Amino acid sequence: MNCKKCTIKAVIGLPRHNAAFCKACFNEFVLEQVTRAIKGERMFGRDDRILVAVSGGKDSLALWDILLKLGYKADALYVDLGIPGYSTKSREKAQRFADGVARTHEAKLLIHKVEEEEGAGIRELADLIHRPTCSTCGTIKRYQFNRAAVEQHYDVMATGHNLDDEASRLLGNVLHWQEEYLDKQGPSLPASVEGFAKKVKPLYRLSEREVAAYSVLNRIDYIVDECPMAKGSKMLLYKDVLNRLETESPGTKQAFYCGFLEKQARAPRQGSGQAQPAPASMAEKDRATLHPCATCSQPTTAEICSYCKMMARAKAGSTR
Ligand code: Q46
Ligand code: ZN
Repeated sequence: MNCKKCTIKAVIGLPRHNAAFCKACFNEFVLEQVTRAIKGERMFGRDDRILVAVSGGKDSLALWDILLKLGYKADALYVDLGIPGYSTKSREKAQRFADGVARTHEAKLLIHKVEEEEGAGIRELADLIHRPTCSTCGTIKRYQFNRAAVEQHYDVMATGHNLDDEASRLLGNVLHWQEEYLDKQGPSLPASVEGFAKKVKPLYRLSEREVAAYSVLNRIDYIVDECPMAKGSKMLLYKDVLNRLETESPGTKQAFYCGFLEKQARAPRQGSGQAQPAPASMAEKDRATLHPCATCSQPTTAEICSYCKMMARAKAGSTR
């Protein structure tokens, strides 16, 4: 198998593109795909300050690496969830990348420790409020990343979600007809209101296998183990199903997700034929109902934001 571009021996075959590449041409391919995503979705420009959400895993570290190679100003934030064993290991991987590649680009790593800020790790907090660990984790990570991005004046927050992540999430949303989530599923979500950072996913054109190959070929030292809490998650099942379809019919994931994005972009407004007044956009509706949380000042539609409510419940639980 030879490289499609330069004809030397290939190191990776990409059935969905009917191609194979050597290391140099594969790296070029990866950088091109990310550039297309950034430009096509108008994610950010050369002067914008980007905050990358890193977990120590292959996707987020590869994203940080690619953005720095492309010449963007990208710092990163790691949220330490306090999961025994896993958090220490994954934080070390993020720190090692920050001390090596990132430092040569003068990029820095910020670290937030949930245990230090809230007095308990994610598992204890979830037990105290009787909620599943992953949903507690989701609320905490969203809050911490948004707060850091806004308070430290980053223009945009970038996450390492790849094509497999997005296609499996889409499959889950379609299977349960979660239309409100479908509306919000895209690779670039604008900062709808003051106090909410813009969120982008520059790896959405690359599969998990391609991102893993990029990380290995470029000697990025990442944590291979999944978070122990992910075991048995529906997303892993959806990924597995999509991988089986992909093996039988290369290009299925891309056709599924990118087809959805095209349809979403072309979707007519509700009603037909006649010109109708545009319905109030999400941003307009949000703006009308949002105000600062009485506890932390982050925007919320209630008096107290969901993060602060959660933390108050955890504190009440721990004193019982
Ligand atoms: S980190 Fe958090 Fe994931 Fe671990 S606790 Fe669940 S949500 S599985 S992406
Ligand atoms: Zn709050």
